[in-house]
Amino acid sequence: MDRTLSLEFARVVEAAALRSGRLLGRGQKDAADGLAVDAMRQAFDSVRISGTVVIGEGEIDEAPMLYIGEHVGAGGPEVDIAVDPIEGTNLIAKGQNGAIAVMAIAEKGGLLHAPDMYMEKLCVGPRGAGAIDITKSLTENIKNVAAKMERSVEEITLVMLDRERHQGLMKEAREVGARIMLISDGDVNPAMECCIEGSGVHMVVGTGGAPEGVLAAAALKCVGGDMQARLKPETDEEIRRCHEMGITDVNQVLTLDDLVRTDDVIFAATAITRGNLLNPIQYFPGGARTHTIVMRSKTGTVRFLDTVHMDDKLKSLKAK
Ligand code: VTB
Ligand code: MG
Ligand code: MG
Repeated sequence: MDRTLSLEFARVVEAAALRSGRLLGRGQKDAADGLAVDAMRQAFDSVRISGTVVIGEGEIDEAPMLYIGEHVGAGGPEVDIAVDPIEGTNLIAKGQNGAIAVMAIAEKGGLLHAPDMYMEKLCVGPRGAGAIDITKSLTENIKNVAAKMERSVEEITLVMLDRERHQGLMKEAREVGARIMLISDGDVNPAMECCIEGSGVHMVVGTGGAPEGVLAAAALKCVGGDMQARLKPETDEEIRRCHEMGITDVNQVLTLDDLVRTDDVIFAATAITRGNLLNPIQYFPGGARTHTIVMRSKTGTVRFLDTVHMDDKLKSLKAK
């Protein structure tokens, strides 16, 4: 993938964030999602790729746009694309922190085609890489990551979704003495935050969406972070889908290289609401300012784009 595509992908996530961020706190999660999908889809039209959506808004019969299998882009190198135009629609609807517009692009076949089911995840940044083992207890993992990062366990901050199913993990993490941030939604954002030293986020643990797991893996892959995961099919249909993907043993541990099977991946995200790494969108009369991260695995380059968008100028350009 051409490195200049990075900037094009930044524009795509910016567009999704900018359009949907207007609905902050308005209680309209579906409307916000619709705006983001629309904006992202439109932004792809001018990007010189032949992209196939492998992780998107749903199957062809349930999503009008950015459905799995949809082709996007203006033509160019063949790539696979994973998108989540809004990761955390509830967060936008309620005006809460942690909502992002996010996507990952990889060479064809590079991303696990994770169906919409649950996935158990364990993520760490580059300094904790090699110290995780999802088959071990969380207690052991926290201790091993702390040792690898040359920190005390009390200096490890982990993030998990605030869910009943995580009571056991919460108890373990509290007993071992780690710091915990419980979030109501959006587990890609903290995985992305693990990638960057200074974000204050060191681990992400627990069960969330499998599609989100692949997006998280793409981010971690870019910087040399680490992740292990296990699919959690709950119905026969979901088990069948695992088999279809070539996963015969559903308890199989998926490593970072199973989730992202290429060294050529780009990850891009724009914050809609505030995160530990990215500033929220700020709207002002006549425009807005966005904060975006773009990471590229080939070089390990991480770019932060702090961008001012002038609506009036853009509108008059389009009218010409
Ligand atoms: C998970 C998580 C996502 O939705 O999919 C969650 O990975 C849904 O989990 O980041 P529940 O079924 O427990 O509500 C998100 O939080 C947002 O898409
Ligand atoms: Mg979404
Ligand atoms: Mg999501």
